[in-house]
Amino acid sequence: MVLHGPNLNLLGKREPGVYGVVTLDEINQALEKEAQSLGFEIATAQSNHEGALVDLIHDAMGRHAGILINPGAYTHTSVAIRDAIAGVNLPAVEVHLSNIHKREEFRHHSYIAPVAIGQICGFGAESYRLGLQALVHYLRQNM
Ligand code: CA2
Repeated sequence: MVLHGPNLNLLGKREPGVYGVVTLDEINQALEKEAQSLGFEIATAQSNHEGALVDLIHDAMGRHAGILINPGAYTHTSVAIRDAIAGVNLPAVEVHLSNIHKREEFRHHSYIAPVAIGQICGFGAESYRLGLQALVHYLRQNM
């Protein structure tokens, strides 16, 4: 299950200098292709709402083998998303387009990182592909 958090629907349409020119649809299409080549199927979803993301994480239980998530700004604020990931007990990989560790101080802390199997950030849209590869690698070792 691939989840995108708040404002990521604007990708490629606003602030290309910060977040690049690739749109969310293009990222999802590239992930679908990558998943296919790895022998997996993915579902993708985006929401600007914290509770909706929590519901999507709960819905993944029993339907998906793992979660690839860019929680957007909720990375730095959401105990609810962290608890949802911990609660469903599915392996999750946290990804970010930007390198959150070299940006403003408030972006350095992630509530999600301690419940994720790992975090990939700073590679633009490529972070998602690397994150999917990492998740599939983990699933192959642990399924
Ligand atoms: O680097 C990332 O992927 C982030 O998750 C992006 C979030 C930010 O709050 C995190 O600290 C790091 C922001 C996403 C905003 O996306 C936009 C895209 C185009 C125009 C405006 C916002």
